[in-house]
Amino acid sequence: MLKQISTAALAAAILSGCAAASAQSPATGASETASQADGAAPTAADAAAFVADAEKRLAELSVYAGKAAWVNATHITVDTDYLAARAGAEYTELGVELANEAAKYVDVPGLDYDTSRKLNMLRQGLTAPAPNVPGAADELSTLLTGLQSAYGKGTGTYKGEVTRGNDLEALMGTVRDPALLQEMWTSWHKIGAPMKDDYARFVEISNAGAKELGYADTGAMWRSGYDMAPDEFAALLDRNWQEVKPLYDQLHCYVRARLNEKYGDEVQPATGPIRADLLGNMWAQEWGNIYDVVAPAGAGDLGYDLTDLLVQADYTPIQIVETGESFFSSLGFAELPETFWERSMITAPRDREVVCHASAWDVDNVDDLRIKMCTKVNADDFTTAHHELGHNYYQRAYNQQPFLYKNSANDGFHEAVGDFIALSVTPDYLVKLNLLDPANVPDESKDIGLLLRQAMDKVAFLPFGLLIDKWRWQVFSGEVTPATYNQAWTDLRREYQGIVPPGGERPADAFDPGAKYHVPGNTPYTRYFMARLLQFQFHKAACEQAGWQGPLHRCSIYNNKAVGERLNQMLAMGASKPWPDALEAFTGTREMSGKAMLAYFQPLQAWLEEQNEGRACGWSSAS
Ligand code: X8Z
Ligand code: ZN
Repeated sequence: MLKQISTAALAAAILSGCAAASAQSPATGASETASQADGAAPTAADAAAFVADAEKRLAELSVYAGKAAWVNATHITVDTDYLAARAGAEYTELGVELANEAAKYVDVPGLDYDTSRKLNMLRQGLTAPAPNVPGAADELSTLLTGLQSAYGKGTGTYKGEVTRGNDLEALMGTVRDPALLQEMWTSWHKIGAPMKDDYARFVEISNAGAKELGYADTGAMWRSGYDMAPDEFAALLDRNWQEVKPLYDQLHCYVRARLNEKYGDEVQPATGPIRADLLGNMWAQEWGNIYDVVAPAGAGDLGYDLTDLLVQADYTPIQIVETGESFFSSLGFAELPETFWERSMITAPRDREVVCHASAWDVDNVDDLRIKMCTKVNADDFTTAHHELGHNYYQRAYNQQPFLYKNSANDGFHEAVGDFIALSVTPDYLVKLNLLDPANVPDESKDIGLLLRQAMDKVAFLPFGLLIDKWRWQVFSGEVTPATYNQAWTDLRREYQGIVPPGGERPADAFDPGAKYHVPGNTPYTRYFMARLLQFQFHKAACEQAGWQGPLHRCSIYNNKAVGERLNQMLAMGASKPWPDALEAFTGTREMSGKAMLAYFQPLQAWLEEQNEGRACGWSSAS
């Protein structure tokens, strides 16, 4: 895959997990080879030369495009929008040119392994391809930049006061008054409506680009980057979901019952879907923030709450990031470069608009690592800081690879590394950080509570992680049209997550997908579903490597250099081999599956089944 640079932001780490890509080039036939010029059939040597040249051009342009995207995302103005859009368009044009060229070489006899792999990457690496028509890449890039910036500038209200999205996000985790939750949810979701037409136009252009490259639509192109047939990939995801769904269903049933006890039938009925704004998160994607509401009596009191510990210790956002860095150092990874601290954006500037949604960048493809976060001192951002650093350490680990291999084994791997590290944030580890008093370490009787707190984030996320791209795939294929964008979104949210928007029917002009960063940001989302499963596979394998004997949720690999070394081996492979090879290198298995996650939560699943006895679990998909 081309580096994932989202125009709108090249978001990111060029090539990293948090962004999406695009490309373009001088419209000269600069890469025409000698044998083509005389009309002879291209040879394997021509193909290798083409790939080498493509990597060079992409590497150069990605730095320029990455810098434009960085400036735009950390200071949104009409001018930085313009500059980022132009740079993004250039990158898209280059990507399209190279994809078309690559197609001419893929069937050349005698290709070596790397040339063949890289040709395929060049063919399908764009997240938003444009057709080869003058002005198309520019229009596409302008649309995406505008969508992302509109998201970045978005506001809603809290108690009638205009409030930034990033602040609303945090408030959704702490406020418990259903009227205020509904106000925040409803006002924030209004940011979607003005994006709808631009989004529809983006879909049109991008699909035209995908068709020119030989794909049915943009969704088909997205599914084709996983070292297996695209349909096989979609089927694998569905199988993985079926594997973990029984655990989600039990969690849903239990949480719904507790919300009903707290809020009463008027606010949260005992049956049917859950009201989306009651779950402690703007998108109901992770529910850990309402752990206090659902905690079981007795076993539920963990004796600590990570947000409280951080606040009591007067932690600053920078300290949160430093704590993440020191975890990686404890595994044997080199410290972050000085430029990381000089160039990162770690808190929200007061005086300008930015894209607050967290991302990790490697601007020069070597060691110009940065994060961009509007960090708050709470448990969510403690985890997110580890997540972002996971991207940065991955980027650095593969920085010796050729350009097209400077990426993760698949995009789910990029998203999984930091989360895997954060699974080692156990009570004992918090004691090591001097955040938790040893006397307050929860004993075994609190295991169910610890697991439930973790499941509220990790298990709750699964259907959300899957449905975003289910929606987008249908949008790209034309099965869902602009007229049904919102209804299809609401239906999928109900079917998969079992949630409904507060306040009933959505307004006719609503475009709720626009209120979730990755839709205007055009970042594929299936990666996060895979990452949820992979991080538990990594954790279980790492704990086994460490010789850990106890329950998985008590295992921390902090300070384990041997595990760090083996992890680095997988990360350093970059995208040079099919992802099952990378998975095998670290975990010993080639299968992505929910088994490790189920093993981790096994005691909780049994407990939830007991708690739910006699309850009518589930919900109907139809409204
Ligand atoms: O977008 C992210 C990261 C940046 S790659 C903060 N995540 C997803 C989200 O926030 O929706 C991490 C978890 C899921
Ligand atoms: Zn990420």
